Amino acid sequence: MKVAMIGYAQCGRSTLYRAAAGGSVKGDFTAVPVPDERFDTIVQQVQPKKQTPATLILHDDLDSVATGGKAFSQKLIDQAKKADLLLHVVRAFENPISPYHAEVDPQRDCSNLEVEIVLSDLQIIENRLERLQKSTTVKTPGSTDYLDKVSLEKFKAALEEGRPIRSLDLTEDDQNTIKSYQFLSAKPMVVCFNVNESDAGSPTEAVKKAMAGLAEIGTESFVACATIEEEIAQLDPADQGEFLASLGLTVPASHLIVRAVYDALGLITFFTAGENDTRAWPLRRGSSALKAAATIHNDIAKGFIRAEIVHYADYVAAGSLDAAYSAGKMSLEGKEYVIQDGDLLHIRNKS
Ligand SMILES: Nc1nc2c(ncn2[C@@H]2O[C@H](COP(=O)(O)OP(=O)(O)OP(=O)(O)O)[C@@H](O)[C@H]2O)c(=O)[nH]1
Ligand SMILES: [Mg+2]
Repeated sequence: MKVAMIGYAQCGRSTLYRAAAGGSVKGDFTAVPVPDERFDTIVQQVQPKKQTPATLILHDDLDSVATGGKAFSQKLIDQAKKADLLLHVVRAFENPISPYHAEVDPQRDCSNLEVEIVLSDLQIIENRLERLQKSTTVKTPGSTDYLDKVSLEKFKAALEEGRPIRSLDLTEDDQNTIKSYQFLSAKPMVVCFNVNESDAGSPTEAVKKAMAGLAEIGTESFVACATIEEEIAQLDPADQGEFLASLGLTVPASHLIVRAVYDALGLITFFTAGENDTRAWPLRRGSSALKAAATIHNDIAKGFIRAEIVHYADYVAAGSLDAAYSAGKMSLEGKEYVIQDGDLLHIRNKS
């Protein structure tokens, strides 16, 4: 899953990015491991040669991208279009040199950024609708152009009222149209309020109000102080807990990011407990065994025969995968089986 970091100039994106990356970064993308005690339990029991936790891929445009008071440059729009989710970092710390809106106002930044996204989508739609007027098939019900036009007009009406596409009830045809244009306002968004060091454990009223506003429209948000998080990330893992607790915090920002993204995208985790490589994989809730197989490798999906499934609770109760199999806790499932959170999978396949 790809997460694009967005936000106004000097909001602390890159500081948070470095913190999430564990202190050092090599480029614009970094993998953030998903913390999971179940994975740790499996690794301890299987003792594989290699262990690979589930990860989220975080993107930050390390060149300063914000221009003319805008959060988005064309380059950032192009990157954000490729992401599954947008992580909006909102400055809620004092920064007198901030080139844009020196005064802290998280609610203003949230709504201004949404306006930018809405206008960017609107422009794409207006251009496309204009070109569709010349299409010879646009009046033929069922044609791609016809279906496109129906969806685009629906989106346009909402965007003109300032409502993002993600807030609409979407048909399957709408979803297909979104897939081909990658509208930013259709992407799920998570907001991180980046606060002063002194507010890390207890956010200000302005931040609380902005969070409540977002909760009302179903947008996940959380609070972090990126500069503190960067310091924490550089500590020895054994010392991190104590430092967090001294600030009134429980988990580092990387966990908060992962948690919010998992919730917003409706993700679950499944496991493959191989002796060579034991892995955890993120997957959308409701996905089939075939989709899980494709997540592992396309060839495995192509050669799919059956999925051997052990639920995590049965695995833990049995103490090992072998014991779970012996106790009859493995079920053989077909392509349509809906993967449960924590399932241990082995795909029987022809490849
Ligand atoms: N006090 C405080 N300062 C912060 C915090 N986060 C970032 N800063 C400072 O804000 C400035 C900008 O931080 P960056 O992480 O570079 O912000 P950015 O959004 O990546 O900036 P651009 O990419 O240049 O737009 C730096 O001087 C940071 O040290 C924070 O949580 N608290
Ligand atoms: Mg930056």
